[in-house]
Amino acid sequence: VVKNPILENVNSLLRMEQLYEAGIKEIRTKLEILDSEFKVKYDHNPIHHIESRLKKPESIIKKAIDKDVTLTEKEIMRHIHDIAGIRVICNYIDDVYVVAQLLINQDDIKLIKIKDYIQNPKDNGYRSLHLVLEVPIFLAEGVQPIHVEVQLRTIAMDFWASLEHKLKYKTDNNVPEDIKKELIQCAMSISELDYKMQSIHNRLNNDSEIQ
Ligand code: 0O2
Repeated sequence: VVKNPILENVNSLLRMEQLYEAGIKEIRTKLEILDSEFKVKYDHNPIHHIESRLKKPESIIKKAIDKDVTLTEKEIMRHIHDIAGIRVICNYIDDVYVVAQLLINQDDIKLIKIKDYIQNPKDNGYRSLHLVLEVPIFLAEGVQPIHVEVQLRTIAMDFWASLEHKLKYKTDNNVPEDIKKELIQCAMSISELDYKMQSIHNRLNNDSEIQ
């Protein structure tokens, strides 16, 4: 049988796509279950909404080349952690940490990497909690562990990150200095706002303090 490298690559891509889609579904379901449990128990939804995406093949290859990763399925799966990406937009800062911890604590989840840009914001003002999780996918041929990147942030942090991302894209990563400074100030105001909203929310939950 003559092997066709193009067909082999296509097959490999389809296989990866199917696996990472499954990873997204697994984590999304876990998040939805936690959110509905909180609604029933505490009358509070920690998650505002969830977004997910699969990285495009051209972006995966570009990242692999940038990181000096050999262009094989095995090496790409081992070293590129954000092929499957989930963004969890929470209502309050405490929700971010509660949801993250409950996910990490689950028996079938392994924490590969954690980056806390809320405790340690990036110089440009970016804030979010990033996790790389390993989740097992049960296939007919056996178990395949895969990596899923989960970004958790509040609505306010997401508001900031969306604008900053658009600006970077529009200016080809050359955001003018004055706008950069304004963005840092916005990030600080948003951070303050997040803590104030958290405090009001906590007080609302404590009836005696309000009455
Ligand atoms: P996209 O288009 O969102 O996928 P990695 O480069 O992922 O192997 P690293 O350096 O640990 O490893 O990544 P990190 O710091 O965890 O950040 C990865 C992702 O976080 C980015 O993915 C962005 O989605 C988001 N992010 C990080 N820094 C910023 C920032 O300053 N502004 C905004 N708006 N988002 C940020 P990609 O692949 O860059 O882009």
